[in-house]
Amino acid sequence: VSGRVVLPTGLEKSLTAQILHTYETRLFPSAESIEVKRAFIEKFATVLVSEFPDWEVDIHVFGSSVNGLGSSRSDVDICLTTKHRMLEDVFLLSSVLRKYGMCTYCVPRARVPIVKAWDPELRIAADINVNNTIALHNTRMLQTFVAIDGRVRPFVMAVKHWTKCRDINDAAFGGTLSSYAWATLAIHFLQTRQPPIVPVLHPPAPSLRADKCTDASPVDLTFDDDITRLRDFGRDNTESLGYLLYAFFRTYAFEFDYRHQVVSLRNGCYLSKAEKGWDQGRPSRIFCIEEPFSTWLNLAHSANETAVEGIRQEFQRAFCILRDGGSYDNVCEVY
Ligand code: 3AT
Ligand code: MG
Repeated sequence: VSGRVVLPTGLEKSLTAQILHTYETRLFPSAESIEVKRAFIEKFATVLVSEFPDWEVDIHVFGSSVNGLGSSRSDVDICLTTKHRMLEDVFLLSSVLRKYGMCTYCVPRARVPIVKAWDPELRIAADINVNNTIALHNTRMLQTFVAIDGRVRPFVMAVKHWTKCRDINDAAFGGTLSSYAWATLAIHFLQTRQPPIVPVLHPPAPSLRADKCTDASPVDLTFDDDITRLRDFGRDNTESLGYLLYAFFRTYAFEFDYRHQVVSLRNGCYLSKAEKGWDQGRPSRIFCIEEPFSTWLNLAHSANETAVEGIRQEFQRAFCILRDGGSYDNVCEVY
């Protein structure tokens, strides 16, 4: 299927209004939620100073609390950096947090070991890792995309909201995709519009193959973050939020070739699974979204073939609801 997507009469305007209404009234983080996050970080800093008074430990907040894509209900993502590598033992950090009344759950064997914490007093969840700084860079990349065009933030948040309502936003426990994978997919879509709404930020680089790299492979962390120059890059594209969401659903419901294509935000295009070596020894229906920095990683690896089929059906469902006159709220009906 090619050519311009045609929306049913009146849909584009009303869908844009519905997305903006949800964004402003339910997704945009409330002042209270921002204050709770600030209070949690302050409390966490106090805990660290009391428990490790002689250790230098820096606290970096990353993820949606700072990338502009968080809602009131988003967790806080924290990266601690320290030369005291004992703290990389997530069980140590977990036992400290428990002393201060927090509930914790350790994920020690993940690629990035984390402690998941819940503070019953402030009623907030946090994911904490130690010395894994790569996410600080991809957070800054997402911040840059958000700053370039005013449609990025409401569009990606509308996509994230839909995925959370439909239970397809849980890489760790649900076997679907993480918020980061969804944000990458949504921004890549804006990058591939004609004319594009956001640019390619990364320098040209050979696309690294999974079979040639490990977590210890060097990563090029550079990208164009000159907001002053990049702001309003997308001004020649006048597509509305409603139009973009409708076209996004249609693309991943009917047009994207899950068997052969790889979504590449780093390159601003689709790559082939064959050129990345992702056609070998894996189920062919697996969804492939290249991590823009560690390009040998597939952000969608958490979803197996059944989950990918479920995700594709969710795209089809969303598209059909809108095509048949339903609303964004109908699309986001809780699963
Ligand atoms: P929520 O609003 O919390 O749902 P988020 O953007 O904070 O959205 P996550 O909490 O899932 O997303 O992840 C926090 C950050 O961790 C986002 C990204 O900077 C980083 N991150 C997540 N998954 C990966 C990954 N597979 N590779 C590299 N960085 C990742
Ligand atoms: Mg988060």
